[in-house]
Amino acid sequence: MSSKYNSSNIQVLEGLEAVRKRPGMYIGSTDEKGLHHLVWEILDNAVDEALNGHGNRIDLIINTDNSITIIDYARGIPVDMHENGVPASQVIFTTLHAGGKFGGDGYKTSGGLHGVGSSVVNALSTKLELVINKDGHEWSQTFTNGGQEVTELKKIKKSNKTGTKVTFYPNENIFSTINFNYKTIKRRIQETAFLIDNLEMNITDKRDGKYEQFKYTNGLEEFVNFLAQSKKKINKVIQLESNDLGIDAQVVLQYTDTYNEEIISFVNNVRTKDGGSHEVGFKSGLTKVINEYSRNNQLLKDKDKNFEGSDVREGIIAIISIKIPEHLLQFEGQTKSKLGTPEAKSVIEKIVYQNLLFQFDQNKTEAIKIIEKAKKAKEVREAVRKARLESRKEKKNKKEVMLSGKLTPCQSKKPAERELFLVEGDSAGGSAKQGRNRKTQAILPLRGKVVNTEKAKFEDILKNEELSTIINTIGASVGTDFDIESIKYHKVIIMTDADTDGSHIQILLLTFFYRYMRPLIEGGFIYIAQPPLYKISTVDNKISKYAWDEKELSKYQSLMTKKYFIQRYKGLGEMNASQLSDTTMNVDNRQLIKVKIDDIINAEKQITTLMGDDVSVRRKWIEENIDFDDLDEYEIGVK
Ligand code: TSJ
Repeated sequence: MSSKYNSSNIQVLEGLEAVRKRPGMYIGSTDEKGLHHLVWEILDNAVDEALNGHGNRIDLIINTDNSITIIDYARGIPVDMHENGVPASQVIFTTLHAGGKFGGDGYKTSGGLHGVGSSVVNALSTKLELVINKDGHEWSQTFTNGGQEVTELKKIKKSNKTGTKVTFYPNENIFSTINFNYKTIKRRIQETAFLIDNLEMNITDKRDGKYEQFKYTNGLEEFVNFLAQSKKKINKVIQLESNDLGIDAQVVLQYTDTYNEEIISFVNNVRTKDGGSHEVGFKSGLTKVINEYSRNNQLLKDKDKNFEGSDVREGIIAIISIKIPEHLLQFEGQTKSKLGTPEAKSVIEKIVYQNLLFQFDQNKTEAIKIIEKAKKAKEVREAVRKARLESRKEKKNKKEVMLSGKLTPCQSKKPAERELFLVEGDSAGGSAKQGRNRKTQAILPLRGKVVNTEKAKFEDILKNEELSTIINTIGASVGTDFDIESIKYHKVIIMTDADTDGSHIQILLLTFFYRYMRPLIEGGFIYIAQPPLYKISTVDNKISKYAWDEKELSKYQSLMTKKYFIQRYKGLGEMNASQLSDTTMNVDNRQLIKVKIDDIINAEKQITTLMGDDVSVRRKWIEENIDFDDLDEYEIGVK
């Protein structure tokens, strides 16, 4: 191993050392998210090959020892000698930013974070095994301790296959967890299969023997069908395609009978979750087409105003997937997940405008169905605006804005310290009112029925007493008008019984917030209170303790020296004001669950499934996902 101590090698180790010193700089974090980043870094290299037309199958295996194996059947990483007599493959795994040199100007995933990350993965792994089939041989090299080569790249045997196989073992001392999440990886694998037609993606979890295969011949259409599952569809799926200015663009559209818009965009197969120029082009093209077609066909009368963007996007599911060659790629924003490339706007605007207008002209019935939907959206929007103007006029005459009579307000005027408890039932509401901290905690008991916002029309939602009270109390309007800057409470806490009804109310409220006040969830302002499940007391009542789960309960049981009894709380109503305050409301003792959205696509699907007609699906979900025994954070879509 004479090459081990030459100068380029020392530089290499210093480079990888920098990654180990500040992993966050390279992979964002060292938690579960950062751990999965390692998978994306390796996977994206194999996906890039497929994207450029090499290989039609990728396998991912989660091994029992928490290592990950990724295999492709493409060209194989180049093994020819590079500078200083080091093979190209070794340079790739030991040098930071060595990605670009080998690829030419094909399509590259993302704005630079991916594709060059194999050395970062190596640096953060205790072991990495590389097997390459190429140039008539199988080659292999292994690294340990974050990038030190155990062996040089060696010819193992003759082989006429081609492809690359990488196995890496994440470093337990660097990551807070090395337990890979099947669902998270599967979602990404399936998404990739949706985006690259005819690419076979296999995922195997050796820990429990699970295996799934994803392969689609018309992936984007199947992606839209997947997202629209269990929603009522308004039109037949529309597909638009073009190749212009060197940019390959595909747009797939489906309107559903819901009130939200879901526009999901990808650039070179990487999600651009903050949108960017392609989404801007899509939106302006769509508004233009629908207005123009409606005018030309008298679907809008002369006296009618034009459709606004939100009207033509209500209920839409759209996937925009574009391929941009590397020299045109520009990303913006902190996370580089917003496309800057100005050409993307004109390309997408043009295909939507030209091709959609053409399709509308070809199929008037389909066009009319979509435009009728936009018309309803426009009517509701105009009605809400009118109603708001009138209520503003009324309010001018009164000093205090009339709030719901049911609200017990708090004294503080600072939203940052104010908490709004949404409490199931009047009796628990009464206890909460007595037991609260008057300064910061406001109580709003929910008596009536919360409507299922997945089913109801927007007007009916505004008419629903419970929801309109919540909207007024939070004080930041609703829907497209919702203004997160105006919220009057920085914690909105849902407090229900720990039973099926309570869970159902939670889901109804969360669905409402998700659909109509989503920034409230995204900003982390929504919480779920956790009342204790047990109280354990000595018979003389001198000592009593609350327990939130069985584990805690048995801990207290083992500590008891005198005779004791256990009370199991079935609902908030069984606690008096001081008990409720002590256990569930008091900042010092309570356990709150912050509601997060980890993945919009998945949340979207779950919400639809949950709020659809099938009661048994809902019951099953509640049983499986709302687990009062072990919960740190409750995520819509992901547990
Ligand atoms: F990330 C990684 F390096 F570890 C990795 C790379 C992991 C896996 C599973 C696959 C790959 C990978 C890389 N698969 N295929 C390739 N292809 C190339 O690196 C390659 C091959 C040939 C040529 C050429 O111009 O002839 C160019 C490239 C980029």
